[in-house]
Amino acid sequence: MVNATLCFLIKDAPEKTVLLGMKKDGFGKGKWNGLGGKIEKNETPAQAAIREVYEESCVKIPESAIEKFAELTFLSVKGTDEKKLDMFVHVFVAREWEGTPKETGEMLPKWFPAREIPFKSMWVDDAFWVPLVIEGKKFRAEFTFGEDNETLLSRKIEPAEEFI
Ligand code: 8DG
Repeated sequence: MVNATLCFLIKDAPEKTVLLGMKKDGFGKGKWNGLGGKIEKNETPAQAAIREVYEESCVKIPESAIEKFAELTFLSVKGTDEKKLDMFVHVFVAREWEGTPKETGEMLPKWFPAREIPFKSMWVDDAFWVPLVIEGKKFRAEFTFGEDNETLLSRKIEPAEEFI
C-alpha cells in the first residue's frame, strides 16, 4: 500500500475558503484536489504534507499549524490495467502559513468558497468526504474503485477520535 498525504489550506474569514490545486500531470491530472503526494522514507506524514504543499504551491506551513483530520483508504479492483496502486492517505488541514500560493510545474492553486467546491472536476469520492474536512470532522473512510479507477463501487465512512 502506498502512503500519501493531502492537505487543505483553509481561510475562515471573511468567508470560508479552501485552497485546491489543479494537478497538471501524473495520477489525477486535470482534477482539483488538496495538495499532496507520496510520503518519502524517513518522513512523518505531517512532514510529507508540509513538503508537498511547499513543492506544489511555494507556501510554507509551520509544523505546529498542521492538523490531521482523516485517514482514507483507496482500493482498486485490479484488471488488466494495473497502473493504479492502492493508497493510504493522511488528510491534513492548515489554517496558518507563510507566503501566497503560486503556480508551479505540478499544480495551479486556486481559492474556492467552501460552498463552491468543484466536485464535478474532482475524484468521484471527494463529494462524500471533503465537506466533512471543511466542517472540521475527524473520520476514517474506505473507497473501492472499479477497474477503470473512476467508478466508485463501495464506500464506508466512520467518525474517528483525535489523531496523534
Ligand atoms: P509524487 O510527487 O508524490 O511522486 O506524486 P504525485 O503525482 O504528486 O502524487 P501521487 O503520489 O501519485 O499521489 C496521489 C495523490 O492523489 C495523493 O495526494 C492522494 C491523492 N488521491 C488518490 N486518490 C484520491 C481520491 O480519490 N481523492 C482525492 N481527493 N485524492 C486522491 O490517490
